[in-house]
Amino acid sequence: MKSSACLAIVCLAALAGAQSTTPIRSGNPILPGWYADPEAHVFEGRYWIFPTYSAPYDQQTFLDAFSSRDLVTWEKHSHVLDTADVHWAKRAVWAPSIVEKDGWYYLFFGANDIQNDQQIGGIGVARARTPAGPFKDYLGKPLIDKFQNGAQPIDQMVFKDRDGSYYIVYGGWRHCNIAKLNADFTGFVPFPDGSTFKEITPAGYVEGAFMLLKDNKYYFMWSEGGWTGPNYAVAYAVGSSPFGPFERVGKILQQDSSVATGAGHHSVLQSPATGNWYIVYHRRPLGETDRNHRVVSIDELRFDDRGLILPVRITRAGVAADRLP
Ligand code: FUB
Repeated sequence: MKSSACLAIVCLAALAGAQSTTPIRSGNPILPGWYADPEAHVFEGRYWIFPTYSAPYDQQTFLDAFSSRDLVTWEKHSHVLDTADVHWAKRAVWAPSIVEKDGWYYLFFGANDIQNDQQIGGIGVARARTPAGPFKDYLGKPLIDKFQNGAQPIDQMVFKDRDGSYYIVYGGWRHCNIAKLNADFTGFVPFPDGSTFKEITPAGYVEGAFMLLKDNKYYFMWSEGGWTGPNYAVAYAVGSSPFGPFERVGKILQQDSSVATGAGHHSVLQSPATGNWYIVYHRRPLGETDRNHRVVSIDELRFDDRGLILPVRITRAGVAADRLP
């Protein structure tokens, strides 16, 4: 073999070796198109993301979902929920939150962006046998259709507590409530004092509630600032119960003028394969000012030795592949 050909083979082999040690990364954004308010899960051996379709309110009449085996390659599941299957929901379908219970997937969503108790809309529930839907209206009416404690009924997050109880944490217009869902998610179980909706609003809260139970601590996170502008951000508090009291610790997610603006409305995901924690959120590409031009991104979430959340570094590179078995 000529020495030049030999050199070429050696170079190619070296290149292949270098490539095989370079971790494949997700890049950011991870989903194609304008999407916001992502909630991430692991269901049936795949990662799932359920976002808001980010468009003018009258065009927000459906939800798409996305699934992946490795956080890098995502498959789109179109119209997992469509207002054609929810007679009272007409527009502004927002911020899905999904739980699996007794063989059903329950998808909680906001619809219609109601401005007062006379308008029809609020937080609804749809259910399906698989995370890919199709989700059908479960109640034939909203689950929460009135303002309680000043909270607009939007931006719900449903979570399972240590004792198996399910709670809904929700609210826009700078107020956040918690309520205990009944066993079949058709309504609520009143608290011992007779109330159904308890306000747990921390300082700075605007919307986008998220609750994480980790190491017996309740991490309550929310969005603050205005979602249409660059200063949208996520802050958090830690409590010993889902009712708080929640005292704001500080911001964990915000814009980086060299990467993106308006980083907010997030969810938290732990990989069952590696145990790594991720934050999935939306942000606005640099130079974009249209309020709906929001993209879903993922970055690493880290806790320090005391269990405090370290500020997130938002990236263009995203996260390394984290393959589910
Ligand atoms: O996507 C619609 C709204 O934008 C959400 O409900 C808010 O939290 C904000 O992200």
